Amino acid sequence: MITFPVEYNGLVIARYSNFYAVEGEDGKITQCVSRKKLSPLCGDFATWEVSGDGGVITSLMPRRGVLTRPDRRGQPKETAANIDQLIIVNALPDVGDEAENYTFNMALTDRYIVATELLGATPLILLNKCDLASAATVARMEQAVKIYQNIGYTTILTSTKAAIGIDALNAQLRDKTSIFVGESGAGKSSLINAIMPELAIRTNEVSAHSGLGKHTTTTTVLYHLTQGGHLIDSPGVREFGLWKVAPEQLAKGFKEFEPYLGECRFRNCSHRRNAGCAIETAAEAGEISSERMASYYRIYDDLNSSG
Ligand SMILES: Nc1nc2c(ncn2[C@@H]2O[C@H](COP(=O)(O)OP(=O)(O)OP(=O)(O)O)[C@@H](O)[C@H]2O)c(=O)[nH]1
Ligand SMILES: [Mg+2]
Ligand SMILES: [Zn+2]
Repeated sequence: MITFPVEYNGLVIARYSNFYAVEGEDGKITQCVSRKKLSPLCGDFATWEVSGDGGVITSLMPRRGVLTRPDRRGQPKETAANIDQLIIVNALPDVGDEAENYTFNMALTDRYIVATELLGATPLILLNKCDLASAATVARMEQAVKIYQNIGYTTILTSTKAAIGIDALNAQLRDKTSIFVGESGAGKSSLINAIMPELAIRTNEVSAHSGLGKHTTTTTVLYHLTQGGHLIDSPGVREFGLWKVAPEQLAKGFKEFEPYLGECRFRNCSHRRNAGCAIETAAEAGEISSERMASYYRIYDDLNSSG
């Protein structure tokens, strides 16, 4: 008689160096290693077999998509699989911190949006720590994110300290797998705690006087929402280069360009001082915002200069 190894289905909910936390259909979490050829990610559906005290991941199910972003050394790293929504967290400045000159990190936000669109996921843009900023700064930032609302994206003003916007955020989470991304210290883990206080994830409570963001979250971890859906916390990044994005692909990451793609006179149009460019014409007519156009050129140049 042949005995086949028993295989179980599981969801990869975290990675700790060479180990993976795999949650079974019964909710039990098993510490697994992985077969060499596989690279499991948080959010992956896997099969695993019992091995010693833990398990070994034997296969991964097809992914809907993988979010790739830079690690601490700036190298591209696959972060999570099967994401429906990227929650891009920007922190508003403290009243004292040169708040008048503050503009939220549009370069980082737009790179995340491109990555989201190319992944086939949806971005959700948060302006967090609104309790810290002056009324004038809040008003100015609400004006600034109108660009995104006009494209059809949702933006929410939030504060974990003053419990502002948390219900509105909650309403966007149901039945989706969402990953929180953004700079270190922006409040990603705090927002997840505000949604699910029972988790009590560690957040950064230091650096008030140094003013320097310190990385608090070091591992990408998936949590289940009681009302259905999952939240993934991830470590903060300083910059977000878009690896593996061909310059021709970039325009597809700008959703408002969509009606005009394919309408340019030249097939390989770079949408920059090109005769008969439908996108430039739309921008001149005010149908595409000049800020987003500038953002497109900035990212395009970065992609070309980094080879
Ligand atoms: N005033 C105020 N402080 C906040 C708010 N949200 C988060 N903070 C504080 O900001 C600091 C950083 O928050 P974290 O949640 O650790 O930030 P993070 O984005 O998870 O950071 P990394 O894990 O390093 O990427 C902590 O001291 C939080 O208490 C907010 O809405 N208002
Ligand atoms: Mg964190
Ligand atoms: Zn063009």
